[in-house]
Amino acid sequence: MKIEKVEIRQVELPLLSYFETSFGRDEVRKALIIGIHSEGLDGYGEVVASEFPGYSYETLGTSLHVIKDFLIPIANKNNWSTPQELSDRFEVVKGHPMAKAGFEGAVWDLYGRQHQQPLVNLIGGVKEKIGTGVSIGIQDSIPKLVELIEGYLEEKYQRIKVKIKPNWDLEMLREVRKKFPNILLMADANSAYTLDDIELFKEMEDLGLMMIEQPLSHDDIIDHAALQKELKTPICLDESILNPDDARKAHELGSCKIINIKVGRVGGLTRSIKLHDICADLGLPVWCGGMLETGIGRAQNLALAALPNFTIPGDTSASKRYFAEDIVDIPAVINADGTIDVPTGPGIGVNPDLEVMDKYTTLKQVIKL
Ligand code: OSB
Ligand code: MG
Repeated sequence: MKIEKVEIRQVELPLLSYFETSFGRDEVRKALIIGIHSEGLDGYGEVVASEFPGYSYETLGTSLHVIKDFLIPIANKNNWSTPQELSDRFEVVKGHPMAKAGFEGAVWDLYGRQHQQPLVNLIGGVKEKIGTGVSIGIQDSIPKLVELIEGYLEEKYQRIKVKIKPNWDLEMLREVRKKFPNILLMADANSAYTLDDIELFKEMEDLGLMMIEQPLSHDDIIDHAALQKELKTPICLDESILNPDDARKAHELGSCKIINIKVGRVGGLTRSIKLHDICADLGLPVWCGGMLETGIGRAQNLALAALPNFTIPGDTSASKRYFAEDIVDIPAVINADGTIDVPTGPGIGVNPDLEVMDKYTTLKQVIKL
């Protein structure tokens, strides 16, 4: 595929309410939107890295550097014709999965438009709607959290995930469970604990949590295996799973029973599909994680979540759970049954609203090839 032009923008979308995890608080979603142009068509992808390397080492700055100085030159060699082939070419660059995923996402979108096919069909998706949940950040008080959960349940979100960190964990979870005895409930620690906290996790066992996500270090699968041995509650890995092979290793060690797949974390859709397939073979259920995406990354996530082994409601919530205004023409909305429709138009099925996107753009670079 001959890419004629790449346009990289930084967009900054204010979040309707701050999003706090064990590694920090975000008030604004800053992301890179990658636009590529070839033979009269455009394709768009999103880089989900943050300004601060709290979730992983990548940042907006490293992503811009890696895309401009390494990925674009590789893509410009023009010795590939499908997104999968480009994904293979990118393997020569170690790491930097979010940068790769953002660029590959734009290529998938363009490829779908060239072939007049929705992304969901190109990647083997089988669902028209995906069941979804919501991820709720750390709050100032338990009553505030309970109020938020009530609101999301009214909107029919099928599963509630709450972020935990030391001193915002057991007591909070007990209160939430008491208030909502029957909901699908899970907790995400974003690596805030160590094996010294094993007793704390044992105390959570009778809360009926669907899973505990990434309790221990971001780069660990050994200690997680030790913890999983002591717990009946399934551990779900997020940060620790960076490529398809990691799933095999984690499964072999017994480090988790469920995996969260994020396109950005694993380095693109091609690798996400491989990870999905390996997990299906191993009998590990998966769900689609989120990184507070704009409508561009969100549309791609919806297509991915349509694959058959995505059996658990994920974190791909409606646009208005995050933003007053999205940058695309068809923002994701939640249906009355807690599902979101998978886009059916060519490519990712949504288009940036250029006027709105311009309004939120703080940096723009155009690279002609
Ligand atoms: O750990 O899943 C996570 C957001 C930013 C960074 C990491 C995570 C999250 C979320 C939000 O949980 C998921 C979403 O609503 O997009
Ligand atoms: Mg997580």
